[in-house]
Amino acid sequence: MIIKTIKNIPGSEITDPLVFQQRRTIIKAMAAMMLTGTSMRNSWGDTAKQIWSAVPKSRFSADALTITPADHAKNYNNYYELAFNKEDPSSLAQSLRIDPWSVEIGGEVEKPGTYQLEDILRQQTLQEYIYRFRCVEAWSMVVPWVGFELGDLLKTAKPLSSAKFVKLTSVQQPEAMPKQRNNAMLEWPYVEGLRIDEAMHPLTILAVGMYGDILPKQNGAPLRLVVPWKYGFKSIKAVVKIELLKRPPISSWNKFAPNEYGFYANVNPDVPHPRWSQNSERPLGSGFFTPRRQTELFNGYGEQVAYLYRDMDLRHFF
Ligand SMILES: Nc1nc2c(c(=O)[nH]1)N[C@H]1C(S)=C(S)[C@@H](COP(=O)(O)O)O[C@H]1N2
Ligand SMILES: [Mo]
Repeated sequence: MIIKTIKNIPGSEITDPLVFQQRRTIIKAMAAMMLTGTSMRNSWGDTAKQIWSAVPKSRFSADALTITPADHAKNYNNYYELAFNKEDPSSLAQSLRIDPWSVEIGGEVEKPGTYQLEDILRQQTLQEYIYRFRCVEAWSMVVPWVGFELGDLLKTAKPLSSAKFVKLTSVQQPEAMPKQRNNAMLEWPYVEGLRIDEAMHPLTILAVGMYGDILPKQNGAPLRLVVPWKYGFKSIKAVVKIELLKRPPISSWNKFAPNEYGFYANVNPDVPHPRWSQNSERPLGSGFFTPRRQTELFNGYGEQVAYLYRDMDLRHFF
């Protein structure tokens, strides 16, 4: 297995003056809150909305994509801690508690620690990432996420050379999560993982918003992973813990049905799910007569990510 380092990735200097302006806005807003003793709790919504709606576009945002109507992305969800259907998470998620929120970063790093979300955001550059998103169930959407590179956050913890994988863990809130409370289906908490080079890839983001607004709870607020070239189940919601590991973590779906959901889960039209074809997909919000979309290898991001899998048999490592 070839582990590429961040050096292989084209330079990611951001020159857009909006980025600096936005960072200043965040810092000023945070400073004001701290001075007046206002907690994030009270002013999060307003401040975030103001900033989130004005973030510059990442260089990976594809302008040619037709964005999925927000109503569809916000009301057709997979959130198994809450429900096994797509319709209920949007209402059930409203009782999740997401403020205050902290993220623990540990494992093979020089500087482990637990960080408040606002402290993380203060250090990161938010951008808009318009990405295709493909669920393993063969529906898809195009979402304008607001977020920052996972790699940028990992670098602040100074990964050791022994860090080969990244494990991400979702929140446990059995009081607000019916399926977690009943120990139904998956082993909770929800866990996902990436190889370190996948985690450091600039396409891999942690999202805190979508459609120019803060992330709805049902979509994984306040902080969720988005890996656009992999099936949606890799994009873990409500992240509370990030661990850098020597060995691959066992992810929730992989553990539940290892023959159906691989660790890699790269979108691949030529590798069918044991029970259905992955050849095409139904774009959310498309009409009954709209033709299905042909699914693309790596969900159309091959130019950016194919090198990560150069020497791998994608049928074996599905
Ligand atoms: N914690 C958690 N994260 C999760 C899931 C989940 O059930 N729990 N479902 C995954 C799946 S299968 C998909 S397709 C996407 C759905 O994200 P969306 O509801 O924002 O469209 O979230 C992923 N992340
Ligand atoms: Mo999914």
